Amino acid sequence: MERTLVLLKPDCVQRRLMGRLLARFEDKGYTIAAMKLMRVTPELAKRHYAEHVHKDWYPELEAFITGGPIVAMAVEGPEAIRVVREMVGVTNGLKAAPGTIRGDFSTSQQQNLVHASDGPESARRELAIFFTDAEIVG
Ligand code: FUP
Repeated sequence: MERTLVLLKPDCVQRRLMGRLLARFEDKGYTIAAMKLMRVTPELAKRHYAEHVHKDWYPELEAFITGGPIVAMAVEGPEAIRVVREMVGVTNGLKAAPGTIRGDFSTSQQQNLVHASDGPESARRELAIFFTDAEIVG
């Protein structure tokens, strides 16, 4: 059993795709072990995207991720970290395979709807940024 952090990003909320994207993880058979609608502050964005903070495109990414509400979720189930990444697809919606979330709903490198942790260490680190242990109830 694994848990991974999924964020439904501001473009997902604005495009009213929350329900459809959430349904994909539920349809797969995964459990939503924690979930909240929230705003990402610049401080939170810098912690979450620590590996990207010094990249030239980071300011634009921060403006995007802090620009509207997001939904943070802990998604739980067998091999959830790898499988959820595969369900999300590669970063750029133009390159993401049809059938993946980004492949089906995004044409953008930045406005790609969803974040999913890229490995066990990231999942642990990122879940701790968004949720206390007590908030994970699955
Ligand atoms: P991913 O693991 O697919 O979410 O992508 P990365 O960790 O490589 O990048 C994190 C986020 O930075 C992506 F969701 C989109 C954004 N990004 C940009 O805005 N510009 C870039 O050139 C690359 C990534």
